[in-house]
Amino acid sequence: MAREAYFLTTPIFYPNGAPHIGHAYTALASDAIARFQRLDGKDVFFLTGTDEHGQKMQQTANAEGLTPLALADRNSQRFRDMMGALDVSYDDFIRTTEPRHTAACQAIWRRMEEAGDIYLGSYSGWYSVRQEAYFDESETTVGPDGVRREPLGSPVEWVEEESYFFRLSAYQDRLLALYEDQPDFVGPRERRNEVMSFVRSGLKDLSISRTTFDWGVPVPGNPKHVMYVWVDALTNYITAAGFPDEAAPRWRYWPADVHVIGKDIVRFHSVYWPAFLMSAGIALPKRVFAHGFLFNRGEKMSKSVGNVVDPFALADQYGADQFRYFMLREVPFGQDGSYSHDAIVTRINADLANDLGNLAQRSLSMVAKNCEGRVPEAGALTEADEALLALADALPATCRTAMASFALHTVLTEIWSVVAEANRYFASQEPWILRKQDPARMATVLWVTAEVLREVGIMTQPFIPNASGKLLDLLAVAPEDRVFARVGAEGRLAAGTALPAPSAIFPRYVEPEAA
Ligand code: ME8
Repeated sequence: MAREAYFLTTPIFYPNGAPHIGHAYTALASDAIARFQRLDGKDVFFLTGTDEHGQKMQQTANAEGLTPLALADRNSQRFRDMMGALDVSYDDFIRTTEPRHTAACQAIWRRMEEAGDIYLGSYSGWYSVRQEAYFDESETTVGPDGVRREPLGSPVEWVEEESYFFRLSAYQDRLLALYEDQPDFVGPRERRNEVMSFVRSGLKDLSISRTTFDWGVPVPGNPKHVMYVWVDALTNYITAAGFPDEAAPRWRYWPADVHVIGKDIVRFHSVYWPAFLMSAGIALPKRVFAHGFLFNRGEKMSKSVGNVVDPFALADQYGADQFRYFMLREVPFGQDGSYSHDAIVTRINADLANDLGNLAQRSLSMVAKNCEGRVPEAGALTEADEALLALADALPATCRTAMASFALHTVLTEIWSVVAEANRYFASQEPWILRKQDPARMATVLWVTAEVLREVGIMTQPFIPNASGKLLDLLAVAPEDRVFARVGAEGRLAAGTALPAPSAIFPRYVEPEAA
């Protein structure tokens, strides 16, 4: 039977600078979703990449004395490297400067034109180069320095140019019907409410081309114009699926199951993008899910404050798994969150080193010493044994439910509640005392503990792939058995299986000065 397709995307990032922790957060959360769905048996296509056109890229390149493409080449590679450093298992990395993408942009443009939704006009307004967007005068304010700025603080300038427009105003009712008919099209709920009130307040036609610079995809039939960077950027999602070749093998993945984005770009993904697709007669993505913003000890990150954190340094300092675990456990996915060194260390030492690492270490060393390094033989199971196994067996179902609303933190809470229960079980069964008094019962307790560790090891793979892999190695679980379908009675550890010598899966974090 063909496996169910699952297509998820990250935003394509601007490579006008190095990746920062915000980009890392989106990428590793998306990766956890992609890995989860693969382990749950889906045929996953996980897309990420870089958004390389636009005035901002051109200006940054000029300032650095580079061509825009040279700047994009250099920084796009850094994004790819970051994905590697954080174990982000993408299937395709798209760059908007690739020929396949130019073709897709021109094809969707022509379709929107054929639908009668594109016309030539002229545009004037307050434009922010940094946001690559026009703002209403009412949205801008003039600061004490005399500079007019948009709500997020970047300067705006008055721009007047001939421009193509997209008839967005014609899509208001269809968009509102979409949000009504598919209440989870935009999530979480706060974002949906914002989008609906924005659309209800009335949509103006959208300026979708520029003539003041040329670093972009040429408008078909009028190369004096380049496409507005957001038409170009959003189209990446269908380029990667093979558009306009609807016979392409990857077209089976479209429509995307979810576009994972940050809350700063909700409007582009849940208003403009579905309108473009409706116009072009292309199926809409199933969901758009916006996560919150990260703050450094509660402060907004900015280059001028000097608190922009380098994801490579974090992965180096704490370990990629540890950093991934922290970000996904600490911050409820969808809400804003904060991180700090102390919070990261507390999580690593409490949840990973103590709760999971120690339990594995203690129980598996007992197996090594007292059971000839083989999976012990379980005798009759007690109520306590059955109760713990039942909790662990239920994990795929409970985690799937949490994942259905992208509650990544809840998935982790569910798994760690089983880890906590396993610790309580191990402490109350006292296998180290049973060793002398009742070795057969000790073997049963060790088997139950190892079996629960197997199930936990499978379920934690989306979040901490390396440590989970190591744990499953210690339990001699075959690669093909490391899937959710093997959690439960079907996959039980077989008594007598030889196990490798136990070793620590999570070292405690020790401050360098104290080491
Ligand atoms: O917007 N906290 O690219 P971009 C959490 N190219 N996430 C953050 C963050 C923070 N402080 N800062 C950034 C673009 N992000 C466009 C996208 S898509 C068709 C085009 C994350 O490089 C978050 O996912 O500015 C946000 O949406 C994205 O980076 C913006 O990346």
